[in-house]
Amino acid sequence: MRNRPDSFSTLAIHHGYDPMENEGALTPPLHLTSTFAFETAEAGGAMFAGEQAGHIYSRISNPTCDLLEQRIAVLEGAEAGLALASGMGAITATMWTLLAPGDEVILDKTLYGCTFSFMRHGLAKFGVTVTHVDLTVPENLTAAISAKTKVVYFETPANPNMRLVDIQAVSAIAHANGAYVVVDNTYATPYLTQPIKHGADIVLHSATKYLGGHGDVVAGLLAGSAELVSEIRLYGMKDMTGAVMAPFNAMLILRGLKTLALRMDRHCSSAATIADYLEQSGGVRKVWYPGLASFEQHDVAQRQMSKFGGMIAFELDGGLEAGRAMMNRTQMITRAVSLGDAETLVQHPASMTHSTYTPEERALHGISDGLVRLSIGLEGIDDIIHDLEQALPKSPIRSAA
Ligand code: 3LM
Repeated sequence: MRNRPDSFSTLAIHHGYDPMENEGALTPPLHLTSTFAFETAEAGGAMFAGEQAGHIYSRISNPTCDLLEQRIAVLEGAEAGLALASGMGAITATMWTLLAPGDEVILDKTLYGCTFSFMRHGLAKFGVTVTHVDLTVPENLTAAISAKTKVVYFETPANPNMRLVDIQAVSAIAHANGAYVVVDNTYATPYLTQPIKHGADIVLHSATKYLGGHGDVVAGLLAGSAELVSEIRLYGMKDMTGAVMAPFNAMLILRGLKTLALRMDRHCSSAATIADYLEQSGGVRKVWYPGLASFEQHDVAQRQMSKFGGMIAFELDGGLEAGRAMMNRTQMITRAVSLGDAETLVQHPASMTHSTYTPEERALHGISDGLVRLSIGLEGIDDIIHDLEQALPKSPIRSAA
């Protein structure tokens, strides 16, 4: 028994697991089972009735997923956690649970492409009013919110243009009007921002990204109050989507979490150096990185993020064509969607991750055609910069050659 509070890294490695209760195994067991035996018929019935604790079936709960759920809850500072099949599984299970026909959801302007599509083309089809509000100015929410508003939903930083939302200010307005606040914390991870501590009700993740960290698994996680998480488990996950995490994937995310702090430190320091480098490079029109003094919401970043993350957005002078040409010149940096991996990845949101928006919608929602997105990996910083230098137009190496 330790007599002082554990740090983030220690919790990510040890929380909820005692080797001595598992035959001394350092690594938690993988419970590859779909169903669980009942001691008696009465015990099984009592579990179904919610009168007795225990595992019934792995679409409801599983011991390996359960350990991961305890870990994400403690890292996010929440009462309870839930493991789901994907980030989209976490988002859809949450929204199907919280919303009913006639309700309104207020969304920030910029969202990941499939989230945007689910809200606009999924929820809207079932009688939910979907309203976009520029939440970078919290007062806009005061003007827009009404008795119909059940959920306020946003990403911070937002994918792909890095917009930030002041979680505390927006949560205060939402709660004063009886609405839930749901935050997609995929970009920041709990190592940089803990939305629950700023007032959010549910925090969710594409665990495919930094939490897994190795590009080998698609997974989702969420955390919140025990009551809300139980509702999402028993309704949104169990009945509405069936979007349950496989125990093997839970094991991969548990492994990823052990090095989350270490990896994030490196992602953040490399991204900060590269953002500076890009800002000083000829031919670069604009760089969006929350750690830059030139970033419009740098003050919000300083209040809400302990470091500024591993994601950068930038635009070249030549817009889309220059961006595409630059992407085609990279040698080590990999052209791929997804983010938060060990490999540095580059992609073009307008034609890839955010092609679910129409061109008009992209213009309205602040996603320019020329935007290029970089997910800074864990390779040697000199190698990443060297590759950028040879790929960028009018860079020092290219003009010297
Ligand atoms: C991407 N993003 O490359 P999954 N929330 C955020 C996300 O970035 C994502 C999800 C939820 C990307 C995936 S694009 C075809 C590839 C902020 C995913 C959804 O269901 O685990 O993919 O998470 O930006």
